Amino acid sequence: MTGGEVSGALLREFASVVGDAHVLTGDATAGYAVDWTGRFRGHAPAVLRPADTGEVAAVLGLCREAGVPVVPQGGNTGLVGGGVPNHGEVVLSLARLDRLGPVDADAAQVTAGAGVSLQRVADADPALDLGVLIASRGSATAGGAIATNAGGLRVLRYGPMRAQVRGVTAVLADGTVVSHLAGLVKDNTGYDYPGLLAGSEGTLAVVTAARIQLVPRPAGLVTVIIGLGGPGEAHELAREALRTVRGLLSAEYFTRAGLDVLAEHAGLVPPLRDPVPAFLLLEAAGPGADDDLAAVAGDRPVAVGTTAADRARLWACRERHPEAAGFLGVPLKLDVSVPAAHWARLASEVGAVARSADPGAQVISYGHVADGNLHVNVVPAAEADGRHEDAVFGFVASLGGSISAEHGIGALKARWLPLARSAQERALFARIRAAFDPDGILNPHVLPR
Ligand code: 2HG
Ligand code: ZN
Repeated sequence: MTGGEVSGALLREFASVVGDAHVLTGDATAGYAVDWTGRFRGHAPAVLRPADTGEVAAVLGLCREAGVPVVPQGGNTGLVGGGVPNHGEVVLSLARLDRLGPVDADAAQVTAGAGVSLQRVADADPALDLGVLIASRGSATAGGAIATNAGGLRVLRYGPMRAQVRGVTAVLADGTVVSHLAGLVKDNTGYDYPGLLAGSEGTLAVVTAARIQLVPRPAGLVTVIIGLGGPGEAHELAREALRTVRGLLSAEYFTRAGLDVLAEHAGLVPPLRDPVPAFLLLEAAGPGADDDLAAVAGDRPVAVGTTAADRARLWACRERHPEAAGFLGVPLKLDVSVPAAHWARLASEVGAVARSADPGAQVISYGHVADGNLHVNVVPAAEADGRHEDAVFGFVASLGGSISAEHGIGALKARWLPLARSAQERALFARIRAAFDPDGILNPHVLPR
């Protein structure tokens, strides 16, 4: 299904549902049509901003009747072009579904509208926290984080977004509303469609609200950055930390290359004086965290933060890495994972692999070492015609890895899905999709149909 223009009559019907002020056209759509990196720039004949589940259902019903394709959009912080109208789709912005319910103290759960930011969910109760922590938490939304199954900085402890979801309200492509929000921890009454919607990238249904499990807020946080010789040492130390640091929350890798860019362009102060090539950030909570982390660091150079200000300063060195490549050009965000035993090889060799396809390419790698996940940010010198993905994803596939650890397939990786999923699996994806959205109006250019 292709997008393009929508008739004046349809625009008026949209307006009768959401109100004139919430049907955007022309210049007003610009910010919704481009992704955060600037690599994916589309065109939306209209942006619709419904206020609640009923309005989402009504506009989806209209789109389906008219055969108009739709891209659902949350905070527009995605990195694979899955939430922008690359093919002239109508954008369905969930930003106005921003109602956050009261925290259910008995269950440590909260029901959030799709447009509530992850930061607001995390702040819902001072004694509780959201298990998913990502740098874009101020703009990224609950609905978008579910649709992409966001991962982030605490997956080793709490799992990705799917693991936090206890139920959803969602609208199918024909306007049918399905809802399961009781928040039961045990509930084996058939298919776990909330789990299926997590990571479905807006292709199966539009999540409008979610019941989210919160976690006890970690206390006594200690953050360290350890200077290292390279990825092999990062892998070894992260493995040791997973075994010996009882309150471990994060194990994050980055390199001097990324830090130097951030020091030059963002004024970041390097955490260590020693000219080490690689860094491991570890964070742990609770009694004994400082001693456990010191034992892992051994006699290596280390910076320690225990106050909020010091920890924030150390975290900035890692959390600002997604911006680093953007200072050098328009980056390709290649988010990959491999089996744990191959992570050090991936991190050591991926720069050379990318440069074998484009000798002038600049590569900044960092990521969640304990999850086998590496973010390979490539700023191409040659044309970005797929050669970088061919090289990097081919290497990752040869190591038995995945071409998307946590960002999804989106537009960026659609061509390479066969490297990660068999023909039988892709056919199953298409059948699941047809069951949810037989007319194929939801994000039609993302994932197989
Ligand atoms: C992170 O871990 C995010 O910082 C973004 O997943 C990674 O920008 C990226 O490539
Ligand atoms: Zn990440």
